[in-house]
Amino acid sequence: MLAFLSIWYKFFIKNQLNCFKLFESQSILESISMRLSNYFLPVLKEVPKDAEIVSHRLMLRAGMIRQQAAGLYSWLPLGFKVMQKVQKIVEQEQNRAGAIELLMPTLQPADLWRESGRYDAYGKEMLRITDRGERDLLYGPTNEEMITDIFRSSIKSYKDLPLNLYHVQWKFRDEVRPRFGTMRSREFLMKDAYSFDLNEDEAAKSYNKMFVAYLRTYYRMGLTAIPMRADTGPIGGELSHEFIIIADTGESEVYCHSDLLNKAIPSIDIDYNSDLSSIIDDWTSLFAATDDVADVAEFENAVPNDKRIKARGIEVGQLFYFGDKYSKPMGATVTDSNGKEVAVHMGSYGIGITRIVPAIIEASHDENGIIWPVSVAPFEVIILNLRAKDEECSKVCENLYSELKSANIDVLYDDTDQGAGAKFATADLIGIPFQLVIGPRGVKSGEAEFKNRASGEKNNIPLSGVVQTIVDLVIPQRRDKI
Ligand code: 5CA
Repeated sequence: MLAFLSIWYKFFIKNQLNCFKLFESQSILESISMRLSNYFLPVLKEVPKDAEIVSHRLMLRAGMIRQQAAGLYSWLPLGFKVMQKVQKIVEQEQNRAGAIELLMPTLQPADLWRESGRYDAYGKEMLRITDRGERDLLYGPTNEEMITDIFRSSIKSYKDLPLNLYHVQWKFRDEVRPRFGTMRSREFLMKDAYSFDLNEDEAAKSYNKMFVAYLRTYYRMGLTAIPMRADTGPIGGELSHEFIIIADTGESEVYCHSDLLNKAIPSIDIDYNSDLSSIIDDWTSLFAATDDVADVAEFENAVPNDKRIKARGIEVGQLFYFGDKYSKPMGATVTDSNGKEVAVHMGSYGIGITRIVPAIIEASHDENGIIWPVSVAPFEVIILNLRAKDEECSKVCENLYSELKSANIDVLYDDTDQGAGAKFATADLIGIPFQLVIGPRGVKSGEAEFKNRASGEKNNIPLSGVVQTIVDLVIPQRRDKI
């Protein structure tokens, strides 16, 4: 009777615990756990010859992407899951900052771009298309014109400002040199936000909100991104910051103060309606600029020798303020409080979602493969069943798999009958943050081998404590509550 009660008690407590966890934290996407035997994970043994940088090689080897033509990629399930997690973080932080999501089409009428004068100015990077009615269309490389058209069709008064609208949509730029996989592709997924304000002061507030949202966005993905003064290129305007990840394989040369690498990030309870200018001033008072705008003499003057960073960087996002560059020629005006009609002040704010995935890999890998930060990892844990044909091993793995799933952990269960060496190599290659290794010896002693992919640290933990150990590790590293 006592034994029965003790079993019942354990079962009850465990279920209570699981119910609690269910509401406590959820992976950023609806958890889609998987058995490897049912999954599509075409990993490559060979190192692809024409992939020049490590992220491109690892994305191909880990079965994340497949090239379909120059600069065009399919996102295979593992890669797609990472991309979706990145997108979700971007959307959450945009929403928090007060931006509102909508969706514009990929194809745009050329006439809109004739209004702004960019149809001819954009040159060969623009993919121009003619439909069956001989109408000129283009595959959008960006959306300033279309969003200005949406704005002018319904907003007429300053009372409806400020407004910030964004979407996450595929873009096409017929780059001369698409390269490095999805780092510089021709078709790529971008989040682009557009702000509308009555005057320059108000527009600065909108710019600052995006500045803070970007700091939080990259931090949540485990990236150290530094805002740097930058050139505005074909988007236009005078004020712009690029968010840069320092990496040897980066395409731009950058100059900055090393203290920017360790600055505190605004927390989740930041009030976006408060005055954010002190945060922006704090970040922008230290020297940071891309080589298009950097004055090297000024850099050397402003930054002590031991704090100077001259390095290569990957641009993962950019902010622009361009005033009435589009609103004026396109007639996007509102009446101000005196009844006067004024062109609105605009900014645009891009994040390269499909570029962030390789950028994270450039920042986080070793000789064995990718090391995903938990917040964007395709799966948070992988269970490696070293003896899939052994009944006891499989029973333990099945139990762990279902318990981890009910605790809302994203799990990949390697239930295939491949050899241990191949399983370890795949788990390291695809970079799942935590590995649970289950073999006959461990089953007998009631233990799982636990490996932390990032530190390489291994230790044995009792099977009864596995779920709690994983939950305790994973939940804070999701960075969704900080
Ligand atoms: N309309 C503005 C901001 S909404 C704009 O288009 N900005 S952009 O040109 O700087 O692009 C925004 C981001 O998209 C870049 O910071 C970069 O991260 C990403 N991006 C740009 N070109 C490519 C490309 N060819 N491949 C992958 N990502 C790209």
